Amino acid sequence: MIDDQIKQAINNASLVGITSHIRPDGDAVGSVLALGLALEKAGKKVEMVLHSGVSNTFRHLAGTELVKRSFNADCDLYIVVDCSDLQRSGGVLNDHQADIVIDHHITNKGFGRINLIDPSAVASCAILAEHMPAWGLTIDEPVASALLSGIISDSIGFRTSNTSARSLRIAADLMDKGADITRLYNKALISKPFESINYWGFGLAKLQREDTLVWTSLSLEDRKNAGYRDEDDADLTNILSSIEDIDIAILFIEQNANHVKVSWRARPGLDVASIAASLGGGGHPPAAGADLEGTLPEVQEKILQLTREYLNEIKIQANNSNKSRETE
Ligand SMILES: [Mn+2]
Repeated sequence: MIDDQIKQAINNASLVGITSHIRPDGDAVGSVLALGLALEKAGKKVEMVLHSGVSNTFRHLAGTELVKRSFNADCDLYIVVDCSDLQRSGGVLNDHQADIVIDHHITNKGFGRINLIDPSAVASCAILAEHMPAWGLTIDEPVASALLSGIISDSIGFRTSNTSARSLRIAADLMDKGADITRLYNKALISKPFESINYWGFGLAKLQREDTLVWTSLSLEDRKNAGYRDEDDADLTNILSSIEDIDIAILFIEQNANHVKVSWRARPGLDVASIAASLGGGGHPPAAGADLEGTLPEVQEKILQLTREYLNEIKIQANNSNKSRETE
C-alpha cells in the first residue's frame, strides 16, 4: 500500500531531491547514497544534499562526490531519510514540503506527505533494503555497500539492543549483492585518523563521574588543538557508553560560541530520547541528541540538571515498585 504510493511518486518524478540530517552519521549518508544511486540507475535525475557534507569516514562509498550542501534546482519530489524532523535537515528544503519521509527514529512524527516510519528497524538503511525492490529500484553492489555501511554504523556493529535476526538477514542479503562487510565495518567503526584519537584524548582527560552518570566535553579549542576537521564527536560518545555500571553517558560538543551539541547514551531500559525531544532534539531511547543555544558551561549545567532529575525519577519509580512488591 505505502510501497505503491512511493513507487507511484517516484515514477511521476523526473528530478528527485534527497536529504537527511545535519552532521550525518553512517545511516544518513548510506540512506542518501543508496537511494540516490538506485534512482539514477532507474533513469531519474537526482540531487543528493547533506547540509554538513560527508565526513571522511564515509568518503570511500560510491557517489559521495555527488553530494552537495544545498539544492541547486527545484525538484519534483523531495525524499527525507533518517531525519526525525525537518529542522534537523539544516533548512535545506527551504519552503518545500517533504514528500516522502523514510525513518526509524521513534521521535519522528511523520512530517511528510507519505511517511514510511518503522521504529523497530535497526537503521533507515535496513528499511530501504527491505522496501527498495518494491519501488522498482535495484540494489547493486554500490547501493548494497551504502546500505550495509548504514546498518553497521547505526547498530554500532550489530551491538545495539535492537539488533535482530531480521537485521542480520538483511545484512546477509546485502553481502550476497556484493557488499564487503569486513571492509565496510573497518571503515565505519574501527579505522580512525590520528587526529580523531588525539581529539578523544582531550575529551577523556576531562571525563567526570557522579554516581551512575558520566560526562565530558569537546570544546572548539580541543578540536583545534587535536587538528580534528569534522564537526562530529569522532565517535567518542560510543567510547563513553562502554564504561561499565553506568546508566547515562553525556558528551557536550561545542559547535560555536553560542551553540552546543549534546549526545546521550543510556543503558537499555532508559529513555534519553524523551529528554532530547523535550529540548527540540531526537533519537532513540538508548541514544539521542539535541542542539542547544548557549555557551558550553551554560548548556552543560542545564543538561546535567535535567538528566539528574530524570535519573532520580527512575530511581524513585524503581524503589516504589520494589516496595509495592514487598507489601504484596
Ligand atoms: Mn539512523
